[in-house]
Amino acid sequence: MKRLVQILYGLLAGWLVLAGVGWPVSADTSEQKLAWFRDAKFGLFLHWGPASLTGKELSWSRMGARPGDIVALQEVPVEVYDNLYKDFNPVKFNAAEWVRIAQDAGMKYLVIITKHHDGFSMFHTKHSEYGIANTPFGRDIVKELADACHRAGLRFGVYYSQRDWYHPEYLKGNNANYAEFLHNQVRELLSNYGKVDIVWFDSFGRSDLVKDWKVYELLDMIHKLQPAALVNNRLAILGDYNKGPRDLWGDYDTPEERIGSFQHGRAWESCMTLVGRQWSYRPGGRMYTREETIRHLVNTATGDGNLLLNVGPTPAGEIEPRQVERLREVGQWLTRYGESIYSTRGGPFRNGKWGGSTYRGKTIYLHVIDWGASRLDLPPLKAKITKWASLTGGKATLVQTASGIRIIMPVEGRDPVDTILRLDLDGPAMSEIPAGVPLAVPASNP
Ligand code: H79
Repeated sequence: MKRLVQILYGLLAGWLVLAGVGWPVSADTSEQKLAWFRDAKFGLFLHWGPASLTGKELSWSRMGARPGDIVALQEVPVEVYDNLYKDFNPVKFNAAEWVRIAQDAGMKYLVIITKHHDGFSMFHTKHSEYGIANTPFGRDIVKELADACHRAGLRFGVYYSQRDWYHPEYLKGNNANYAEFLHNQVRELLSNYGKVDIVWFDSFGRSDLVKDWKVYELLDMIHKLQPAALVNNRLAILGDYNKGPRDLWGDYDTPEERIGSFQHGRAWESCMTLVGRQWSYRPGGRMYTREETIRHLVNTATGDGNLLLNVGPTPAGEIEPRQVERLREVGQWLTRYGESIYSTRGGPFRNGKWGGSTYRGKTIYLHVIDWGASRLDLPPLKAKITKWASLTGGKATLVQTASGIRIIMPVEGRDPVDTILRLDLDGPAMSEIPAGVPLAVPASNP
């Protein structure tokens, strides 16, 4: 039956193409592809490479010219930086262990740097000598991680930077050669590593040259080689990604180092560093506390987004024990309260300093982070609250009237990180925000 539906759909789509209507590469297709991603909520970002040997920022610490890009940091001389790979030998790297760490944290996907702006390939490539194959380590890190993810059922994503400060032809002279190199590398990544769930681009240095990069061909190639793969919004444009042509916006937005604002229509994912506001390994850098990290996750989920939490492994190939511990703490929290995060959507209330809400079916989960003086006032719902309970314990009173919902929770009952109240309704929560615009929360709250 399923097969029959597929055939009929194929015939219909074929007819639409013949009739000149075009492929249904619509928002609907994107929404279907996004289903797992929206449910997943939480992923692991890994910034790693020879630069990890210095403890300074990946790519940005490299001195020298950065055609078309901002100049910042500039700490390690080019000759030093570009030779670090000769000492890169992360003998303690164990892909299965990293995957286990991610899963213990409650993460459902992983995105690994395959090539950052510094141009170093973390995978076996026929198109560059400057890569992991020519380190003392020699092993294909991307392959080992891909295999480990596939084995363990963790979704697998590749980060690939189109900027390349090592390649002699990037933004110099005719860019056709660089474009060819880039297409070749992306083809390798999408052909040699099994299923790829996400292609995480990171923008070109100059958006006026987008046509030189043949981005439409690149996108076609991705759709052909990995039809189910999601593509983020950084395929083409640097800076304000969404100002480019709509068909290059990709499947989701990517606020960086900040929690995105509530956005229900288009999917989004905040990427945030766990340590030191640095992407790659930073020994001794300040790490977010348990409370902060959990709240980052809660604040993204209540805004209807995902959190891609970044870790910078050590040059020896380990994830620092203190970071593993922090991730485990989030995982333990999710084991208890995951029902209020996974497979939910953000809303119907607009999130803010007070906290926010998630929903699934006829249930709303209130995540209250700041109670202010004493109580929480929420706007009216169309549905009736038939039952409610605190998942985090404590006694509260809840009164629903035509003018709103008032919840009073004495200080002793509040959870120091996030008080979670489950409200069961007599109708679908989705109907409260048919247009995706969240319900405004009164200013009397914090
Ligand atoms: O890979 C990470 C960043 O290196 C990359 N995107 C994320 C996922 C990125 N490319 N460009 N930018 C970020 C914008 C530039 C940010 C910077 Fe900085 C601010 C460069 C120098 C100061 C971030 C913070 C990088 C170094 C310090």
